[in-house]
Amino acid sequence: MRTQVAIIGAGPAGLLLGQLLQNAGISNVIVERRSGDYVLSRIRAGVLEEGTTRLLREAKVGQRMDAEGMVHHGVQIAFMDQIRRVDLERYADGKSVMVYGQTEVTRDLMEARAKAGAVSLYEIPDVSIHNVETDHPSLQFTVNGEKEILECDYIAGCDGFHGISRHAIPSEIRGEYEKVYPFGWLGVLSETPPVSSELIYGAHSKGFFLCSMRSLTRSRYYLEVPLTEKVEHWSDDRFWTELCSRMPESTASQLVSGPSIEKSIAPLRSFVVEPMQYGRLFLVGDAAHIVPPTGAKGLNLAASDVNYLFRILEKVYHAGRTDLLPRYSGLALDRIWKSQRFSWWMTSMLHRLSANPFDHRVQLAELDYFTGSDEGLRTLARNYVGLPYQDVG
Ligand code: RFL
Ligand code: PHB
Repeated sequence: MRTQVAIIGAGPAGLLLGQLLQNAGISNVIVERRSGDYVLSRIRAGVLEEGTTRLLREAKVGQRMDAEGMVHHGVQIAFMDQIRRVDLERYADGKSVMVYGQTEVTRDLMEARAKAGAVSLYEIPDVSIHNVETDHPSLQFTVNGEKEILECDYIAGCDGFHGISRHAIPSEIRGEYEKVYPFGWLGVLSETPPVSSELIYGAHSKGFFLCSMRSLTRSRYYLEVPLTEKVEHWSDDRFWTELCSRMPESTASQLVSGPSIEKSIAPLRSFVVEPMQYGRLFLVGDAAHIVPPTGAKGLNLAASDVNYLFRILEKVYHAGRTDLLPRYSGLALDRIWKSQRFSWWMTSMLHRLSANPFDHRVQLAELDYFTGSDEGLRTLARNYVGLPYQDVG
């Protein structure tokens, strides 16, 4: 088998890259370890930056998002029993964010790919990467008991944090930067109307909470919990009681609780691999970086990596600009480190990082400053809606 770009992983990064390449007449094959249904069952991100929504529209998968997604012009920050609004439009030059679930983005991309007749191979457990230092890279794997070799010009490693791609970069070249936090997020999805029309990020002495949503009838809530917590110990009742105890009273009294449809604990991590290119292999999305979800940046960073790699490959195939290939890693990492900083900062400002009362008072002063001054609100809003993309040249 031969294709121009071999893509490992059918998460949002792999599917979006595949769709943009397909529309530009550049052939690609996606090889995914899991089944399509499994990929669609993962409940993850909910907030899309404008750059991400623009790219989805460019990929011609924006119709349902524009019809069903909810544009949010502000977010709320709760602390000390009060709520302050960050007016995104006012403080981020008229920009806003779109609330539309990652599951829906993935479904739209999968449907568009099937319609375009592009090849996706699911349930392939043994992909290996070969010859990326040469002009003849390939993937090898087994399909229906037969060994298959997929020859290509370039490989996009879109296989997430637990994938194989980044390990194909020799350890003497690969730099890894990591920070692991001592807590996780316990998330609940429920068929109940959201408690607020805008997202609420909350700091409380018992820990962080987040009120988010997927639609006007479906809510997504999170609680900071110690890493030692087990999801089995959290009945729905215990979850709702704990959530209400962390919210300002006026909000808690509005909460509509109900049975959970999904409940899970996700650990929080900051992680970056450098460089993101080795020979003809390019790392994209969670394969190269993880952010704690407090800034809603993970999926959006995957989209901005896709943006850079797609623009470069388009110029390589349509204008012979192979000189641009070495620019990918630097362009992507510039935006990644800025988003890492924002995600780490939001996490530090809103979670219970220390039992020292001094640290707690500094946190409150920081929250007061960033939600109570024009310069603070501008910094928060501009980072939250997403920093601009650069030209690839
Ligand atoms: P994914 O989605 O992990 O997809 C990678 C795919 O690769 C497959 N794979 C392999 N395939 C073949 N061979 C192998 N050896 C393979 N190994 C792995 C996997 O099966 C999978 O299908 O990575 P991708 O595409 O880079 O997308 C990244 C996003 O999924 C992730 O960054 C976001 O979900 C993070 N995130 C959020 N991001 C946002 O932008 N906004 C948010 O509001 C937001 N909220 C969140 C989040 C992540 C969360 N969790 C669970 C970590 C909330 C949570 C709770
Ligand atoms: C979500 O809706 O799942 C969500 C929203 C905002 C975040 C993280 C997760 O920062």
